[in-house]
Amino acid sequence: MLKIAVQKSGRLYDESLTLLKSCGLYVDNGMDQLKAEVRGFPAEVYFLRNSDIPQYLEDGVVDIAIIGENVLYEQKVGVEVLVKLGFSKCRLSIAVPKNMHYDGIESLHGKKIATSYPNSVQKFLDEAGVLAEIHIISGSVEIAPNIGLADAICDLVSSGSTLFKNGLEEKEIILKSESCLAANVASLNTKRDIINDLVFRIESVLKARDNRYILFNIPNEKIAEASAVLPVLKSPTVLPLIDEGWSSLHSVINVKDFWDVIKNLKKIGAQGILVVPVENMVV
Ligand code: PRT
Repeated sequence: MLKIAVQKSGRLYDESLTLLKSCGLYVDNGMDQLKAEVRGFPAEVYFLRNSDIPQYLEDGVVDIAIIGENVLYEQKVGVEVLVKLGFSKCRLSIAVPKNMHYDGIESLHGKKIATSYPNSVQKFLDEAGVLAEIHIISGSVEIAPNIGLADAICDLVSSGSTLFKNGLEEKEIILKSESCLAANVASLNTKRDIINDLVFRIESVLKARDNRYILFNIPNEKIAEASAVLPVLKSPTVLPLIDEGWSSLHSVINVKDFWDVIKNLKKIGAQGILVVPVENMVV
């Protein structure tokens, strides 16, 4: 039985459960439950506070967890990151009031920085050789300069609107973070097969999100030309159509190439172009 930790409520909760479901793990969770059974996979899910997860993971109370990289970095735990999951992307940044003279990191020398991430900030300042005072606060960090509690702050930023609303400007990025699947080191040995199975499922779901299945009809004499405009892993599948002299081409393309591919296919006379999302991709 694999013990999986997921944030109890908050920014990671919905996408964590959606991802598990896409991987065939159906979590039977009721309101305020600490632990839930999983259908479709030999696992149970523990709903924990985000900030508590790294320690539970390092201690082996759970085998794996879905967690933000920033929390692992801050708590310096000995766990292994297996896969980056691509959601809850953010930056851990230092910001200062718009009217503060800022000439680079040295400007923070002798200043007071409010944050909930003291270890990450300290490491950053040490590496830069800057001496500053760190003031630990657990929430609403952004208001600290406005109420005279600190000269600067260090907090997570995603859209940047919270900084903007509080008259702050992002000056230094300490870390870029996203959600990840992390594992207890001992569990990687004792539960290797089941962890590998889950990682395989997650990777195939993530790969599928970036890809689209494409199919279209093309005159036979244009098959080579059409194949050449498809930036794909393997040659496309070619199926004959009842209409003489025509074939149907099927392939998988990355979303980043999508519009270029469509434009080029139209140029060479492709018809009936259909593009379908891919749910799972095993290549
Ligand atoms: O209570 P518990 O310990 O479970 O949770 P928590 O308070 O740590 O969690 P939560 O749900 O706030 O955040 C969970 C994780 O989401 C974080 O550890 C990050 O990995 C990730 N994440 C991604 C963020 C943000 N983006 C984010 N923008 N976490 C917090 N914020 C906050 C930030 O602190 C600031 O107050 O959003 C505000 C800034 O957002 P923008 O969009 O205005 O820039």
